[in-house]
Amino acid sequence: MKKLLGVALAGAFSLAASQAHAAGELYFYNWTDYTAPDLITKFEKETGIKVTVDTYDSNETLLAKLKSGATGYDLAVPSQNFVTIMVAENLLEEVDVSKMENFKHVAKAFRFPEWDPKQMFSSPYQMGTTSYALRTDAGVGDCSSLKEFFEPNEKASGSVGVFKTPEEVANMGHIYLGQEFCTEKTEDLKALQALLQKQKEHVKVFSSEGTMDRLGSGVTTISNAWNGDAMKQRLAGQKVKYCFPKEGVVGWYDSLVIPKGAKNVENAKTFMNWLMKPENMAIQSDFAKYANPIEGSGKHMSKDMATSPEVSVPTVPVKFGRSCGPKYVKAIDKIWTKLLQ
Ligand code: N2P
Repeated sequence: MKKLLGVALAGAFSLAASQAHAAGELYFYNWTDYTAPDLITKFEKETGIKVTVDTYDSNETLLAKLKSGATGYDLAVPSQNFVTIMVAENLLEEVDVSKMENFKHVAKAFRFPEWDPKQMFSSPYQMGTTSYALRTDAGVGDCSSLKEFFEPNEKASGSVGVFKTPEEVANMGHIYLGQEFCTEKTEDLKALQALLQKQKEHVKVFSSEGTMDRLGSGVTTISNAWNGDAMKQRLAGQKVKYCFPKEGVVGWYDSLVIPKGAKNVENAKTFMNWLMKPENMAIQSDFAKYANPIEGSGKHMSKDMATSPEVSVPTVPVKFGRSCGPKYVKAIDKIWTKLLQ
């Protein structure tokens, strides 16, 4: 009997082991500093699926990767305007997110968004704003106007950090200049180019990674920033302030999508569904310091999220990036290539 039990147990054990193996893998391609390590550990433990995370620095880099063909990735995280482009270019698998069990936790206002009206391709990740942050001890401004970033004072000269790719910077420029997003007017584009070229005289670095570490350590005094990254620096005790200038900030809503041709579509869907559970999404928001549209996730988060000045937008306009026409995209590419020369 004892022996029999032993054999049965051994059998059960090897079955469990092979199930864990069969659960397989998930290749997750995400922005730098945007995947909570605890989230991945918990997911692996609960599902047996092994996750590998690779990172990128911008929507532009992600789009270029997906366009280059088979990427080997099962999940990626574009912002709303890039979901539009990826759907139009047939770069995504259809997943029918509204049929998933945990879709019920998505706040009504965020269901079936304009960029994915049937919720066929994308499930929620995080949302936030793009602006600039500054060192409060550097005399470079008080966060009142985008002028501080685009036309910095002499104290900021030589220590400005700007993102490496144009989309969000151009949109901030449009806001500062009072222009429409996606403008194709020659005079608008000329004015934007002049503004960026002038700003360049004060720029220390064009980079979208490590921006807040450089600000925290004083390599830069004023820098492009996402609100969550800036909040992390403040909580770490640095004299860093995220700015909501009077002209406004750029808004974004990032989603999980499955690149066309992904090898582990079922595992990617499992992750999408799993992340819509309030207690799981809370882990991600707590780590990255961004808001999310999952109802009930707030009560699982640390207090600093509820009271954070970086997350609650004061009364300044928030303008969400849109996908623009080819004429605009070409013009911005040209402006940016020249800028980085
Ligand atoms: C965090 C990445 C923020 C994503 N480093 C902005 N869409």
